[in-house]
Amino acid sequence: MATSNWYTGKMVGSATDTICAVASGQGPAGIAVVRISGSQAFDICDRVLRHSRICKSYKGFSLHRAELTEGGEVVDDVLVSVFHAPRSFTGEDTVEISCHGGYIPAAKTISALLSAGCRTAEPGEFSRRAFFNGKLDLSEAEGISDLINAPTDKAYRSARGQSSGHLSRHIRGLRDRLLSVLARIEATIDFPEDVGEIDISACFTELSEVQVELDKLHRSSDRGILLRQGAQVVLVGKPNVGKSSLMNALLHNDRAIVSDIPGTTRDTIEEMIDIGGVAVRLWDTAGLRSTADPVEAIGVERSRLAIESADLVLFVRDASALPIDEDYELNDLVSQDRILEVWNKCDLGEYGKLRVSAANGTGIAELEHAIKVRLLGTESDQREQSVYLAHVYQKTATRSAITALKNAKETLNLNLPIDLVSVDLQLGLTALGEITGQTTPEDVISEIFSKFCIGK
Ligand SMILES: Nc1nc2c(ncn2[C@@H]2O[C@H](COP(=O)(O)OP(=O)(O)OP(=O)(O)O)[C@@H](O)[C@H]2O)c(=O)[nH]1
Ligand SMILES: [Mg+2]
Repeated sequence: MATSNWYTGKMVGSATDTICAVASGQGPAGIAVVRISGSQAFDICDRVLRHSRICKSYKGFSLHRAELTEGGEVVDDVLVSVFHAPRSFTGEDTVEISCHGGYIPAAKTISALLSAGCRTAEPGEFSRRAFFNGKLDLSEAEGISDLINAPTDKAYRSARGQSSGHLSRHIRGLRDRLLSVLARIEATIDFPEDVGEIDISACFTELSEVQVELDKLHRSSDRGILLRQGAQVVLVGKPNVGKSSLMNALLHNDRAIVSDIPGTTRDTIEEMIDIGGVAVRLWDTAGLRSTADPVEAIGVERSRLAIESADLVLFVRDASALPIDEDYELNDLVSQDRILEVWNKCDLGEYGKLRVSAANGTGIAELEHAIKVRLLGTESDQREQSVYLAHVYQKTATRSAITALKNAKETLNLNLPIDLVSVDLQLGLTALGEITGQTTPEDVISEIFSKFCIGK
């Protein structure tokens, strides 16, 4: 059924097809859930299921036993959940078949459904249908996707807020406030005799208040993006200062080789670790020094590359050695705000501020806390905002809305024609609508949903 899709204009399956996909994970498990959505969902399921009644006659949100058949042969005992449009995730008639888990039962269920008239769902197609049927907005859909992919509990809780509409409601509230100012301005333009003089200062105050909220959101975005995506933290320093030992101490695991021979680590090693709720990809690197050894030189080059892409560089120094100016090329590779200086071997000497001992564990908890603060800000920074932006396009849209509001306020201040303010406000409204999806072009929407997983 390769026709032009009304969502995208691309030659893919039609939006009116009935679609199916495994909605649970792949691999051995107790059960797998296959989701079927579309106007033919009930009829198609009746063709592959042996059960006492037909799907359409079941009440919404009810569960029924059935036998699944393929080519007339019973291949599994299943449970069937029925949802009538519009009271389903997609807003369409939907059936969820719980078959036995594992690859074969789910594949047989899909194969039977395809023979009976279903099409395989594209990635994110269930969510895309839910969006176009008004069941959820873009930020809620993104929240569900983020929740499924959340790398840590903290990221999960943040995504959960977004999936249940916190961000949507916040943005819609701000849009409504802008709309009310716009309505006042338009009324002044269209019906000057009826509405009289506009209260400029009231409009100005309203716009300022909305801008304060948007500034807060914008400030939250780096934190939100980091929580969702995780951060790259790289251990860097001279040979033998204890980078690998520190890696092991942070991982609570003897992952990296440690020795008293300078130049032990030659290749970069990476491991995932949860530090204060952030999924950190922690890198151990070869010590930075000029070397004649060609293998070590490759390692040093890899260290440089890791530093360049790092969110945070842990610059490891030796607390037992007289501090010398060691920041050589580090400052050329990374800005100061991405460097955290750590003084290791504090059991042997007293130099440095953030002092740790990878050997006996002193200061490791404090180091974890310092990493967390550098990545996410302080507790009070985090408390400032309960609603997060977690995507770059949301941050960009918020920035545009802030610029539009600033321009609108300036126009009001300068007493320029009021219809200029109306243009700025429209731009602000469009920008905010890109977060909820109200003003997002269809091709962008499709692009966003295509990154979701199959069955979602
Ligand atoms: N006393 C003491 N010794 C330490 C500490 N941390 C590391 N060491 C010792 O310092 C030596 C070097 O440690 P590594 O972790 O291999 O150092 P590195 O920075 O990874 O060295 P390269 O891989 O060669 O660049 C080893 O003998 C460690 O046992 C510490 O906190 N206290
Ligand atoms: Mg090492």
